[in-house]
Order: sequence, then C-alpha cells, then structure tokens
Amino acid sequence: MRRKWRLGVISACAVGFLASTAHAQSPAEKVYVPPGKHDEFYAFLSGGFSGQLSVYGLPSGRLIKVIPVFSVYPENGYGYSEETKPLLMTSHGFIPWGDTHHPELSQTNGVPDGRWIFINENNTPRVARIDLRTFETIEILEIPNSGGNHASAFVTPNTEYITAGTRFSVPIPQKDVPIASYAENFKGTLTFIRADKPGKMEIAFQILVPGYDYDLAHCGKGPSYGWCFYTSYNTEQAHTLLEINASQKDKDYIAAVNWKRAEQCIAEGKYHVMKTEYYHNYIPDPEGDRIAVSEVKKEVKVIIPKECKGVLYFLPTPKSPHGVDVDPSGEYIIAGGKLSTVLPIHSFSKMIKAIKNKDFVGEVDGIPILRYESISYCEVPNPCLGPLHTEFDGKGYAYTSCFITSEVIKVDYKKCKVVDRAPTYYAVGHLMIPGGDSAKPWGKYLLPMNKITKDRFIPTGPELFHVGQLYDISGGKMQLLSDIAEIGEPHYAQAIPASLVAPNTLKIFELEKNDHPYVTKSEEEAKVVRKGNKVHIYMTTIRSHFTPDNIEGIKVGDTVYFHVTNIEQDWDVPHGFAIYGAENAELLIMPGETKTLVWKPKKPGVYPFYCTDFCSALHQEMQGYVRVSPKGAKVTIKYGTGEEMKTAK
Ligand code: K7E
Ligand code: CUA
Repeated sequence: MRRKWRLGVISACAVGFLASTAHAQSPAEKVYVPPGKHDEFYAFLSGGFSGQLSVYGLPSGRLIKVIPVFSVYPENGYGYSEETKPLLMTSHGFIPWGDTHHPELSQTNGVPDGRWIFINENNTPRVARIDLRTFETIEILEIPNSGGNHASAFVTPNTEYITAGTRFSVPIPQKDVPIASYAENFKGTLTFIRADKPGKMEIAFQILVPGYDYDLAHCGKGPSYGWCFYTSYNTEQAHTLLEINASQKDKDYIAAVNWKRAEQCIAEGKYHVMKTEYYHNYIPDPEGDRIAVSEVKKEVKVIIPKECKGVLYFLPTPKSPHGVDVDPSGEYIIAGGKLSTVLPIHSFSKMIKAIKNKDFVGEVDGIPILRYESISYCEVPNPCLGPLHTEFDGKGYAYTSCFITSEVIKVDYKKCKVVDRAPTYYAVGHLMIPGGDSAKPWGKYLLPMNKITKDRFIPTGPELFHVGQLYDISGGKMQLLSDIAEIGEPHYAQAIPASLVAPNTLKIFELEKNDHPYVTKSEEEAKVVRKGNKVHIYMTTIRSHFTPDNIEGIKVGDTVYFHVTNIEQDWDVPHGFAIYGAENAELLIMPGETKTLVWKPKKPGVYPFYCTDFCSALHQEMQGYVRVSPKGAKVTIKYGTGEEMKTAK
C-alpha cells in the first residue's frame, strides 16, 4: 500500500525501477522479521514421533514454543507434576509418549477462530485440545474401538465435532482371535467427538465400518456441510505384507459420512450401546486450581450403516488414496493417490445426484458404492508421482504435495490442469497454507514438510532434523524462500494470523483465582505438614528465594510433596524447582500457579534444591536444603527462610 502511494509522487523513471524492485524483493527480505518485530502468522506443526506440537512464527520460521501434548516434557514438568499426570492416563495406564499427526484449529463458519487447536494421537488412539490463551493442553480423550487413530483430528465447520478414523482395523470389541481371521473379525470405526465446549469432549457416536485402513479425513463445508470424507486403503483386507497385498485393487474408497443423518439415527434410537472403557482427562478449571482429572467412560453409541440408511456411501477412488481435501467452496473433493498417476477430483453435487439416482455399482455391508464416473469431476492429467495432500489458496488454486517426485504442483482445479510446479528437498509429505483447508484461506505462504533433509543443513550425524520449506505463493509462480528446521516429524500443520490469537493470550495466572488445595498465597502461609509418612510442603517462590528454604525432619521412607506456588504476578517470570535425586523432572511454575513434585528420598543426607530458571541477578542464590534423616529417627519437622526455624504442629 505504502509503496503504491509513494509511486504517485516520484518520477516516471523511478516508478519503473521501484516497481521492478518491489516484484524482485529477495527471498531474504520476504522472510526477514527485524529484531523486536513480530511475525504475521502463528504456525502449528505436529511433532510426529515427538508427540508434541511446535509453534513457529511465519514468515521468519523462528521456533517460538513447543507445546507438550502426548509426550512427557521434562522441560516444564508436563506429565511429571501431580497436576498434569492425569492428562496422560488411558485404559492402558499412564502413557508417557504419543505420535501426533494432524493439528486442526477450531473453526466458526468454516474459518479458523483461534480459540483452540486439536491434535490426534496415532498409537494409543486419542485426541487433545490445546487452549490458545495459554498454549497448553487442557483436555485429552481416548478413543475406544480404534487402532491407529490417523484420520483425525479434523473439525466440522463450527467445531461441532472433531472426527477420528481407525487406520488399523482391529477386532471390535477387542478379543483374542487368529490374525488370519481378519476378514471376518476385524472392523474399523469412524468417530464423532463433541468438541465445542472445553472440558466436555464426548464421543457422540461411532460408525462401524468394514475392516479397511482409514487414512485421512476432511469435513465438508458450504454445500457439503453435514458431511465428512475419509480415505481408505487396504480394501483388499490384507493382514500381512500390505505393501504388496494392499495394492492389488485399482481403486479403494473414500467413505462419505452424512453426520446430520447420523444425528437423526441417534435421535431415533437406531444405535447400539457398546460396553468398553476409555479415559477422558481434562483440567476443569484452567485458571483456578489448574489440576487435571481423569474420568473413566464405560460405553459408546455405535451406528451400524445398514441400520441407518443414508449415513454412509463409498466413493471409488484410485489407488490407495492418502489425503482427502475439500476446497473452500465445499464442492470439490481432491484425493491423493500414493500409487496413482492421476489426481482424482470428485464433485460433491454429482455425488448427491448419484445418491438420488441410486447410481450404485454394488454394496459392502449395506453401504452403497457409487459409480466412479458419476461422481468424478475430473482427473488432473500428468500431475506427478505419489500425490499425497492438497491445500488451497482461496484464489482457485490447489497445491498438492508429491512424495515420489519430490515436488509441489499448483493446480487450477476447476480447469483441471497443472499450472506450476516447484521441486521440494526432499520427499514431501503434508503441506500447509494458512487457512488452507478452511472456507477462507489466507494464502500467501506455502509450507511443504519434507521427510528427507540430506544436504539442507550442516550435518549432525546420522539423524537430521526434518526440513520444512517456505514458499511465497502470492505471485503466479511459487518461490522458495527459506528452509526451516523442524522438531520430530511434522505431518500436518495449521497457521492463523497472529492478530486472531495474540490479543487473547494470558500473561499470568491470577493468584487471587488460584484455589489449588495446596496453594500458598503468601510467605507467612508457607508450612510443612506431616501426615503419617506423607509430608506436604507448602512452598512459595518469588525473586529470589523459596519459602521455606531450609527443611528438616524428613525421613527415609517418606513421600514428600513439594507444592510450589509462584507468587509473582509479572509476565514471563516463571521459577523452576528441582531437587537432587528426584526421579522425575523439574517443575516450571508460572506466575500465580501451584505445581506439585513428588520426591521419595532413599538415603539420609542433606539435599539441595534450587530454581532452574534464571529469574533475576540473584537467581544463583535461589536455593535451599532438605535434611533427610534415617527411617525412625527422632528429628522433628522444622522449616524456615532467613529466620528462626518454625516447628510443625
Ligand atoms: Cu501424510 Cu500421518 Cu497425514 Cu504423515 S500423514 S505425511
Ligand atoms: Cu527463580 Cu531462578
């Protein structure tokens, strides 16, 4: 804007010069965010096998946060503190690790709204909600009757639901059967989870589907509002050597679910209640006591498609499709095809017409299979090899990643032709455009995330960070701007203008609102309480000391709970807490919050503890001692800071 205005007041000769430099702005200028300036977008990249979610600024590519979700995180005590441990509970016990694939921002009217971001866990099927006021995980729901929760966590346009699909079919309900009985015993489920209220995630229903692998999903919008689409592969139902046995058929299916119809069937009682067990973990009061709780759920509602006509159709799709992506208008459904040489595009309106006309070529378990020719909008000719995933720029173009040929293609999808292509280095998986799977993409940038890094960074031994590559897509041709080092293996990502998130972020937790049962709101209230062999230490931190910082009377055999309240009320002043020999992690306590670390000292002695976060010029002085006496010793509890020791009552 500013540049244009300037053009009006300078000479014609300079106009030509300026205009051309404006167009030729170098990649370095396009990604340079000067010190002290902020990025335009938040980008959220899944961590893959790191189990976390990484937050980057775009266009700079600066890593600005790692949000622990499904893996413990010693850096801040996530999964180690008593307050956060319940988040990682499952029907298989406490699980310290997960595999995250697909983050998805909450939406209002099909547009990301910056309230929450959801992400799936593939290995022990779960979904999580991250609050974007605090950038922390506040809720995790386990998904029963599932194996490999991959087609997840995609949202419907008003975050009515997030959806989930089984990558690995399993016996449902689980039972001890020969693996070779796959075809008769194994099934998949497509799950709809109520997600519009924090702390209230709930499985609304599951749809029982044939035993295929359900890979990816996206939900419809606009005219296709009320529908979600899932790719499947292994319709051959192989249970061994899938690389050959699951690649026999020319076409697999996209499962098209009418979730409005499913809601009717639930209302009409056309479902089964299945006994099962799964965990719902959440923080009921994220600005109060901030303590996570676990609830065990015992049943789910299951819809069987042949008993709920119209809930599910199969769309034949070539060949072992991977991604399924719905364009901003909601009409075009683009599938990947890992082994396909064309890029198939289905038409939603043609699908509806085919359903009306009963234009079926067969059925499986009462699920009609639509005629491919009747639903196909077109097949983009000569796209590339191994098309996987597609995002949209909102200007009529689709960008598809091609794994085998390591490139991104730009497709004018209404005209069904490739208009640009750019190499990626190397073996690209997902790609991401800000808002690129929503009804109103912001466009501007494209971030393909590659599986192989090779020569992009100075070597770091056998393992290299994955590389994401930022492209400018505002012009006619894609322009590579920069390489970004990624944590773990990002699969999918999301991005949103910072202006939709930053103003809502919290700077502190108000000490006033902290109603943790072991909160200590002032140094005067600090104390040590023994209850049998459990010792509760009510401790405060403030620059630059702990209260109490000397504690005696602990004995071998005790379980010691350090309940540490950070009584600071300033932004960005956490204190850390670590004690010698503790078998867990540190605590990193935000202003106004209480966190609890459990310690079981094993040997008599005097144990130092200290603040781990360099919080002031006197941070190195922020330390203390705990005296541990032998089991049965007659040492009484005493504690204090800088004064006479108090005695516990
Ligand atoms: Cu293609 Cu898990 Cu979405 Cu990896 S998935 S790339
Ligand atoms: Cu508190 Cu360092």
